[in-house]
Amino acid sequence: MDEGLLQQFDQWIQETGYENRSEAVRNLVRDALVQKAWEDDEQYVAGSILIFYDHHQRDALQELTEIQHKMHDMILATTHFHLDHDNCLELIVVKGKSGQLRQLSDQLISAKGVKYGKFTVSPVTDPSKK
Ligand code: NI
Repeated sequence: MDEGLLQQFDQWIQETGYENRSEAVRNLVRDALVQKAWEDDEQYVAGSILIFYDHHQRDALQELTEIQHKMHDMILATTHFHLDHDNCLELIVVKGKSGQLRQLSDQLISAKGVKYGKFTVSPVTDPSKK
């Protein structure tokens, strides 16, 4: 690695709070592998979908519930938080093939009334390879 790049890397390590370079490298490699798994439709992954929506929006609740029932075999848990008079936050923990989970999260995030949505993915062992 050239000197300039290494200096920037060390600075980033310091700002981020890693103990040392190898810990930082280990995390970057993990990130890269998770990212790759997420891009491969057949890879088995777990994750969480966070959606923020206004429950007054017509049919919003019903649409979100229907989508989740259709894909119930991928959903491990759903937790609903009533944030204030209008807004709800829902955390949906999922597990399954990357391609199908992406479909599910796209449908939820683009549903009526949803103002914000985010999918976070983490690696998991494929049950068929155990
Ligand atoms: Ni609510």
